[in-house]
Amino acid sequence: TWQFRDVSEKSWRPAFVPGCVHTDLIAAGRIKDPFFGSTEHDLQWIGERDWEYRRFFSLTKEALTAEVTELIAEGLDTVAVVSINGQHVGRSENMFVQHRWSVRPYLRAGSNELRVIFRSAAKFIRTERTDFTPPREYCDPVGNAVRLRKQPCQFGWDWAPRLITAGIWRDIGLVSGSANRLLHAHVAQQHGPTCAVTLTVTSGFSVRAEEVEVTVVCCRDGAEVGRASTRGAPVSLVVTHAELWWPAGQGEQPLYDLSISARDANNRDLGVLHRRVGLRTIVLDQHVDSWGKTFQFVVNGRPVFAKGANWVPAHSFVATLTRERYARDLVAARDAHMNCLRLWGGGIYEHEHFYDLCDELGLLVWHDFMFSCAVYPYDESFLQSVRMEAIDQVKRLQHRACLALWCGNNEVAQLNIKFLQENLALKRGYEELFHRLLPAVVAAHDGATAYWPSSEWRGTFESGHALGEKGGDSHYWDVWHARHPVKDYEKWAFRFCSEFGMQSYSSTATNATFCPEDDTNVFGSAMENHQKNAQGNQVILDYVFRRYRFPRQQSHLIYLSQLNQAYCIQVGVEHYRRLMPRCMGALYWQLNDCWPATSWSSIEFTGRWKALHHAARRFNAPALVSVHVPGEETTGIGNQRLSTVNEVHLFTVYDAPNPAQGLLSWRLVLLDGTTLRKGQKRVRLRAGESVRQKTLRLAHFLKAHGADRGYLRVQLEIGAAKVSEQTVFLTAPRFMALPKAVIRTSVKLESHRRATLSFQSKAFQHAVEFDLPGLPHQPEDNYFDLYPGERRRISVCFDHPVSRQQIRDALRYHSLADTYD
Ligand code: BMA
Repeated sequence: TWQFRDVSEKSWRPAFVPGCVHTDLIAAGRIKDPFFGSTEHDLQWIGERDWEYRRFFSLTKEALTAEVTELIAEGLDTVAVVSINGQHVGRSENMFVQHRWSVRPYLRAGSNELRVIFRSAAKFIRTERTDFTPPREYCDPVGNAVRLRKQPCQFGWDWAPRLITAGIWRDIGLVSGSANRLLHAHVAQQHGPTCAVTLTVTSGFSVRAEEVEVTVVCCRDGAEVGRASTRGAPVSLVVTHAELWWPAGQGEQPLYDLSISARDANNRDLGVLHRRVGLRTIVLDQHVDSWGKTFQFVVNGRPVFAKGANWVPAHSFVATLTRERYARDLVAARDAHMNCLRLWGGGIYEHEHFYDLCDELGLLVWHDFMFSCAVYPYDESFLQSVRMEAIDQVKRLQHRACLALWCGNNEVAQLNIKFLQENLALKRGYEELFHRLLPAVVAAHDGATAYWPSSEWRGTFESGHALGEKGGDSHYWDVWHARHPVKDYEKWAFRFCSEFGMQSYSSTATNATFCPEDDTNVFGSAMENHQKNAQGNQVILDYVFRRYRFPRQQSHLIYLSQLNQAYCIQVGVEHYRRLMPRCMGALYWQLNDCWPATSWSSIEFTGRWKALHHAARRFNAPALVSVHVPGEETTGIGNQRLSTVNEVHLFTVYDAPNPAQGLLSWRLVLLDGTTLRKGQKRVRLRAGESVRQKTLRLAHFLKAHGADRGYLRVQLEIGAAKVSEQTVFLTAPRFMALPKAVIRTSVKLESHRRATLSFQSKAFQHAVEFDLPGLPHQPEDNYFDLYPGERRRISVCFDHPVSRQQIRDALRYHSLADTYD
């Protein structure tokens, strides 16, 4: 029943609300798929136009008798003017603010018309707040997007297209009732020494709280576990035998439903609110220790190493996202043993689905406020708008089980230290926003969740990796942006690494969704348009060919880029995990994509897991065997290969809550299959411990055989289960004459939608990739090694019923050695 039009045009077309103008234009057949080829560039006019939305609705006479009627708009993107029956209702210049306008005087019995005009955001930032220009832009290719409170990455980012949209992106509706209504509820938890938790609910009303009776009922799985009523004051109730909520891997995620209802002195219903909470404490612990200051999340008194990634908006047009679509990527995060996501500050305050799922899956959320990279204005009206936005969002989210931290911004301090130091007014403005305004809002409207001014931040406007070894969080981009060797990850003992990343290409299947058939070359225009990091393709190639040989075809290059990405991030994450408890977090950049592209993501836009996501499931395993190979390979004069590798250290890293006994074993094997050396050790695995269990001196082996001729295989078993395993090379795989051999496969259908695939080879095969084109599926593992003569079974779930024959016909696979001549 909604309609939209370009304000300069006459005719109206059907629109969807919540939604945005791009998706409405697609539905109307007016524009092509914005993600296809370079179509993005042809659609820049959309952000330059003014757009209008309208809806007719009818009201009965009785509907107009309510004390108040309000128009509630949960999100308008962005420069909006709202009217009813031609009369001005309100305006908005901040897509993150929620509006409540009293509209009774504008309404009439019978037909009414609601209109929202969206002025061009692109024009706004050229013509408004022009007294502020950030000293430098980093990711906004045109500039000045910071002048408007609108999702920063819509203006383009180094992984996102520039698609400046407009529209009613969150729910909108009329609410009528008594003048005094229950509007919000703040939930505080007090954990006593026993297993009792006191919940205190403080309600907010549109007019007043006095004389109002608030009743809170607390249920667990539908059964009442607590109830209390109070007049005119916060309501407290005690949950005895509280079941605690834990991050994934640390325990369960029990959730309690609170129903909060209010009645006034005349027993009139003032409304009801529902809040779902998890009983837990989360502290950002920064106590002084021998290295400086810790930086760790302590949940229910237990320090938890944060394993995870950075989350970006999951679509360029976020209003289209469904719970299923969020679940796809968030379940994948949990399945890769992640327990923490950083909701990055260049996107949006997410939809309730996102937080619902994080609560259910046990994913801690490090929550940035939406400010990223460039410096922001700080005039009074800007600050006032930010204050309203922050209050709305903190009130909306403070009760969430998953909410671990509020963080002021992404990299604004780090990237602009020089400008902030040179320009006192700029620094004062920065401090006003991120050191006073936002923490004050968090303290007043949350009161429990910690605030951290920026990511990265080490408590001072100074830079340098050394500071990150002492305290705070660090972003490490020497690998990738500065093209340092991958092993440079191991140079720094950060307390918490909240960003580091390596790009890869998305699979051929994902690229086919946006590449014209005759323009699929990674250096062609379609692929380059889906590579938003200047020089990004060159950097991928640089890193790929440090490690792998020249491949036969482009699909192999794509595969190598994914193997390289997986390897790089594995080196980083395992380094940070081995450093535990000095380092207590490793969040790589980035989990997901907002369009099909070449980026740092581990999950492609289509949902396909890149090699990195499969690797993440292995390197984030609660019981990990990790190998540190000190030393490095370099080249000297005349391209002479030099190596300082002499030994390897075998570590166990363990962050499950209950201690266990494990069996660590290793085997040094030549590429022809001969085992040169093997051994094993019984190991104790205790929560929070990283232990160097064994050092293998390899000088003898290296002298006799050279680094190119063999590999080390390590594994960790707990009981009969192999919980962690990996192959370690002592040189770049491109120097190794990896054997080429036939891989035998078999398919066993377990049910209509599930099969077990078996892979076996006489010779060692590295990084076997398999695919089932045309049969949408999710494999339990991929990009795995095959050891001589050992059968590898992989379970695969299919989206649709399949037959054994279909699987056999579709199955494609190859190993690293198959990619070159
Ligand atoms: C970090 C992020 C993003 C960016 C990424 C890749 O700086 O915070 O701004 O997309 O690196 O360059």
